[in-house]
Amino acid sequence: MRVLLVHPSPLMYSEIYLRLEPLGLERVATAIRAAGHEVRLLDLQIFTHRDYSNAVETFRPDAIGFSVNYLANVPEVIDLAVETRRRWPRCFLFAGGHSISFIAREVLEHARGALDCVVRGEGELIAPRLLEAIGDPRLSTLPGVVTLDGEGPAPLLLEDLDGFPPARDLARRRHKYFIGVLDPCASAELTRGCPWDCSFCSAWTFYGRSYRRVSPAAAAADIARISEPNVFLVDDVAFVHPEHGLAIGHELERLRVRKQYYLETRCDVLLRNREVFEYWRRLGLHYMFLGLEALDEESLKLHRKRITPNENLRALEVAREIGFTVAVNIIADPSWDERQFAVVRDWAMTVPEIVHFTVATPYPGTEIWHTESRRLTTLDYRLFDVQHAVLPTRLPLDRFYEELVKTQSVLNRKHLGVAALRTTAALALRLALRGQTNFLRMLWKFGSVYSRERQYNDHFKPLKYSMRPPEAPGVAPPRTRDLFVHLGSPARRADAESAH
Ligand code: B12
Ligand code: SF4
Repeated sequence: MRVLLVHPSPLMYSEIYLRLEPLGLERVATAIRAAGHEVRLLDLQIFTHRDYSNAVETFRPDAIGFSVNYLANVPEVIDLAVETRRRWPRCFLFAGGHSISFIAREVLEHARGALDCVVRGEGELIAPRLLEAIGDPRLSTLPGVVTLDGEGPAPLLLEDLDGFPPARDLARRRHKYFIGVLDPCASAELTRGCPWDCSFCSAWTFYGRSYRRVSPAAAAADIARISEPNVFLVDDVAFVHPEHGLAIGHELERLRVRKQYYLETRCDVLLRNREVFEYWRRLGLHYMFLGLEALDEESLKLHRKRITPNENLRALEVAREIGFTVAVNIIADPSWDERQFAVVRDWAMTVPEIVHFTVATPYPGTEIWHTESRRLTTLDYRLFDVQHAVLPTRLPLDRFYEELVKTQSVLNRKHLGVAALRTTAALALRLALRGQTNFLRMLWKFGSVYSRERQYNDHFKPLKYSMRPPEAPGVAPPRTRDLFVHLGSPARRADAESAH
């Protein structure tokens, strides 16, 4: 069978700072290939919708699978499915990924038969079985598979992560993948899942709060196969278990692999497992992202970050001592007024770290989707990208965006302004001479992407597909298990719980 896998277009954030390879789709591709199918991959972060039509026209796939990790991509994928169904009615169309797993039936209803099914949960085990079952009414009895006619049991959790190394050869124009100065940059996965349970996040609910590791040998072998000099480690929280990180590092040394790395972790993990971060610094880890989320105790409690402001600040000091370039995230609440923006702006200007802002957003799959008592002001999927306010703002909406963009641009100038550019200019030039211009382009794009008008006007675009709002907003938190996509296995949950 010929199968085309498609990653949708980039969201706002990716237009500037980064563009990364669709690792999940590449792993699903490996599983499908192993079952004997011919697979192609098209990444609309790089290619256009016209390229998509051409690919379908020339490759003539029997099945097309769309990846929907991001809620904001839902309308684009439905439109693609509807158009594809119209032009190539015999092609089997399916979708899977993080966000769509929480709203499978809702999306199928929007698509009105254009999507044959949605796959909830991880794709590696089920995708080949799904292709085998095309045309068979038992399709909707497969684990994790949802059709308009029915729904199978809970999705299967992949016990052994080693088995499906990503088919990176399928991603074309790989030089387009980058993050900041790590240009070009590939991605790799060392662990999957998160043992914590922050109220605003769906990483833990997707995996049923399980936490799994790729074996050190397989993880190092995978990184060794990467041709790019830089690697983005996609783990939700890197190096929760220090011995795992150390073992992978030793394997990399044994294989004489030398790369530059970027990863994301928690402040308490950095404090607790300092030695593994120091070791990886020597291996080439220069950049990290720490999800600070808030500066005050009360907000951290509200987010259930299970950390104190003091620990957060100590972690920043440790990161500086080790010599990392750190980006941190702060969640801006729609209830913020000028004063709160100013407090965070002032703080951000006093620290050397790169400070990012996201807007507090209840997503399906998160606890706050059910407990948030404020009413959603929009049901437009496209605005659920943590850069737009979907809850009532205290300031008039355009003033809120004015403050948000002002804060972002002050911080942007701190790192990309003329003074900062003196240090990065040589690097940008070196990359450009090698034909790598992603970083250079990023330096000029900020103004065209982050704009008060653009963000405000996004709220008035015609709404084609309306999200299904939470059933009874503001009630007590649902049972944790009711939030899960994967139910996990008791052993995996025990492993996760032992992590903190
Ligand atoms: C790495 C990562 C990124 C990377 C790269 C993403 C990329 N190129 O795909 C970067 C840093 C770019 C990124 C950016 C953002 N991210 Co992000 N990201 C992640 C993270 C941590 C891991 C994703 C990953 O690679 N996992 C490993 C691979 C192997 O798994 P996977 O992609 O999920 O794929 C598996 C399944 O989902 C499924 N699957 C996936 N696709 C398909 C398709 C088919 C057909 C099938 C059958 C199955 C299937 O099978 C795969 C194998 O098991 C997730 C959290 C998480 N744990 O999932 C957040 C997450 C997906 N991101 C999130 C957000 C909010 C963002 C941003 C909007 C943040 C921002 N500040 O603006 C941006 C938007 C990016 C964009 N699309 O333009 C949210 C999504 C929220 C939502 N409901 O929409 C998540 C869930 C994090 C969170 N804490 O809530 N992200
Ligand atoms: S620690 Fe990070 S990945 Fe884990 S639940 Fe909290 S925000 Fe999500």
